[in-house]
Amino acid sequence: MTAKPVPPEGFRLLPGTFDRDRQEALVAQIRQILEESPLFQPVMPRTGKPFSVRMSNCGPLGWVSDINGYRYQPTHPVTGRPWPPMPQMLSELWQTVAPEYPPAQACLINFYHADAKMGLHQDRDEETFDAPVVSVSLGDTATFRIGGTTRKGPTTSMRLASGDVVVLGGEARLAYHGIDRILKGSSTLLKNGGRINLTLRRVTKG
Ligand code: MD3
Ligand code: FE
Repeated sequence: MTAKPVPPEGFRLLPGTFDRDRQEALVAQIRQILEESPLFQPVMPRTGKPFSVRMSNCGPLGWVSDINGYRYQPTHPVTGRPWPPMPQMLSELWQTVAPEYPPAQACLINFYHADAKMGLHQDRDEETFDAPVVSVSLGDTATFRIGGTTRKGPTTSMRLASGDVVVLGGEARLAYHGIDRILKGSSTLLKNGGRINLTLRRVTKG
């Protein structure tokens, strides 16, 4: 009898996918997006407790969390404007790592200051889990934890550095995961430090 592997089937870490020049170009594009669509402070449904991570989105749909729940919507929760288009570098990444699926519909932008973290959770607010989630890390290195599809059971930790891409398909798509900590000062990419994580997603069926 053999235990399930951690990380689960369908987990792919692609270290150094973006070189320094392309990381800088991507950060410049994200900064432009954040001028149009500023970081907002999500809060937990019901309790209203603020996340330590601030967020924005680009692409046709964006993920938001407020007192009423988690959902995808086409507009920014504060400005009411549509999310800006997804940068071409990100649609090209999706095309490269998930060629059998239609284009990504949402790109969630997570910003971590040095003390921010994200508790263990599953991503299941999408209508479909067929397509993978694709993550891009920029700036300070994070300690990332991933387990299986139930909250109990073994987890494994690894570092995600600037320029790394993670593809979460198959069984890994519904794996519990989180960010334990940010390694302050580990990257010079962001002039004020911290970490940006971009996650590309399919949201609707078809
Ligand atoms: C495993 N983001 O946005 S990225 C999230 O670094 C999220 O900001 C973390 O968890 C971050 O939901 C982790 C790696 C990642 C992203 C999505 C996943 C791992 C995942 C979805 C399913 C399983
Ligand atoms: Fe997640």
